[in-house]
Amino acid sequence: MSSSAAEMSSLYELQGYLTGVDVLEPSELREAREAFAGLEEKFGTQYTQYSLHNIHLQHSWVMDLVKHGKLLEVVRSVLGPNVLLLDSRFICKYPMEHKQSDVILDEHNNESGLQNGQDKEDNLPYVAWHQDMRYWGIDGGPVLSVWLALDNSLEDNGALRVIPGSHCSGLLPHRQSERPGNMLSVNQEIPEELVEAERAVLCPLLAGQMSIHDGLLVHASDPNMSDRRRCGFVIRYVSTSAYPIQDPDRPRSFPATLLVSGEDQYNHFSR
Ligand SMILES: O=C(O)CCC(=O)C(=O)O
Repeated sequence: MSSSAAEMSSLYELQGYLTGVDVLEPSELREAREAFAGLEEKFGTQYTQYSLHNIHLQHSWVMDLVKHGKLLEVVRSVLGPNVLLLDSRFICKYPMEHKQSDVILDEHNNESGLQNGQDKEDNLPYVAWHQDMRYWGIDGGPVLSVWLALDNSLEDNGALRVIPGSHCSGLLPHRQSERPGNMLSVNQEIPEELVEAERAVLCPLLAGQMSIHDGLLVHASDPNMSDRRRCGFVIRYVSTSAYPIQDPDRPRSFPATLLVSGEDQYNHFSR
């Protein structure tokens, strides 16, 4: 491992995340954004905000992203040479003006109207404090999540927030969130009394950059209050030594795994 890879890996181990890593060249970014715009045109933005799941298997431009050389170099510095993609998803928060009047989507893309006395902002999509591992039955190694920015992701359009070092606290209890607008698929959140929100750090990214975080790191993101889209591509990776476990509390399945680096001597995820 080179000295810069070793430094990255020890910083990641200490704080549970790295941010501001340059990945895409301007031409690669342009191509990805154009291709994404094609999906928005085809499916509409209600769909593209959260339902483009595991489409690396369908689109070569997405496959190029999940196998991107610079991205994988960083991932390998943490997970080692043999790396498997677990899952991928685009997460897009559209600007407020973009929303149809008073129609908000819940986490299953169903429409829900405003209740009396609720502000429009109260219902905007956000991501509650959570740990990725809460619903993923994986053992035998850590899960690493990449958040690759297709747009600038800043404070006003709802960039990712993380609690440094929180990956060392083990798995925390989660419950159903009562606040509408949580984009997470099972509406999970960590109770606020267990989140040291005052220690939260924002991870602003320029389009084409990425952050990475550990599956146990506590993180969240606020609604998009700007007039700009905030689109990110989230990719989860594990070392090939990791394996799925049967845990009724963590029922997530992995139908779209892919070896992206090295070799898989274990075939733990073979379908
Ligand atoms: O895109 C977001 O705001 C949240 C992403 C997230 O929760 C994740 O990458 O694990």
